Amino acid sequence: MASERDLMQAVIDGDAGRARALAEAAVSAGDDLLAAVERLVAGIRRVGELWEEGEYFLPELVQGAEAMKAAMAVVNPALGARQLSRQPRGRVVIGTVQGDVHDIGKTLVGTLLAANGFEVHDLGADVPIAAFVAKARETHAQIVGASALLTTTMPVQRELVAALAAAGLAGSVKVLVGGAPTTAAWARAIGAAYAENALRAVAVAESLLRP
Ligand code: B1M
Repeated sequence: MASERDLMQAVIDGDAGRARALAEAAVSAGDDLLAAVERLVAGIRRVGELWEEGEYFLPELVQGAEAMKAAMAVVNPALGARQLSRQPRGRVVIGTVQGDVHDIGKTLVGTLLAANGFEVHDLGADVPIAAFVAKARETHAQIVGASALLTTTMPVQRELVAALAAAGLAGSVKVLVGGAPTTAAWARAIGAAYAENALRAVAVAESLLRP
């Protein structure tokens, strides 16, 4: 498990090459990939703290994110490949809301949903509300997942709930929200479901499909 500790340090150091190599080693060794993801998350959280403390500046924040993404680009497909079911359990449209480029957590949520048998349509980051609505309509999705990492973009989640209702989809589509600044109380207030992390998102998505 030394490689897991190193994964965290590679993100803190912003070393994308080392992060990718360690992730490849973890995948080939058949390591617990969720444990590897936890170390990566610990690394990027530490980068955020160092930035808040004024130890790191924007370039180090960006390098940390690039190292995290390099490792996740290796881990995500491997996690997704461990499909538990071939028959889609439900259809999910997911994205990070407009004005927000943070996509690491959203991608992890999408990956774990796919790994657990959901058909996932990932629209990426900085996604306009109209694109969520159009994709939900096109795919007959039961769930629309919206991530927001900034306090300034959280209100877009509320606008998305309203836009889906205005499009006549409120009866058929449930909205799932998440992202570091969001809370269960916020989700309740805007008429959405909430998950604090990617594993929980799978359980919540499953519960949303139950009649
Ligand atoms: Co920025 N950033 N960032 N950032 N960044 C935060 C979010 C911040 C908290 C840092 C800080 O101040 N400590 C702060 C927000 C403050 C606030 O609004 N309250 C911040 C800021 C201010 C900014 C900029 C404005 C900085 C600037 O330019 N001056 C800028 C904004 C750009 C924009 O979006 N318009 C910016 C930019 C960036 C980078 C581009 C450098 C990079 C993002 C790279 C990328 O994603 N492609 C970045 C990063 C890496 C971070 C931190 C350090 C880490 C985010 C992350 O990836 N975490 C972050 C600090 C932090 O969160 N501690 C920070 C790991 C990830 C796995 O966790 O995304 O929380 P998270 O996802 C979790 C859960 O939240 C949940 O499950 C995931 C997995 O367990 N979840 C969901 C997430 N989405 C979900 C959806 C669901 C359900 C659960 O259902 C659909």
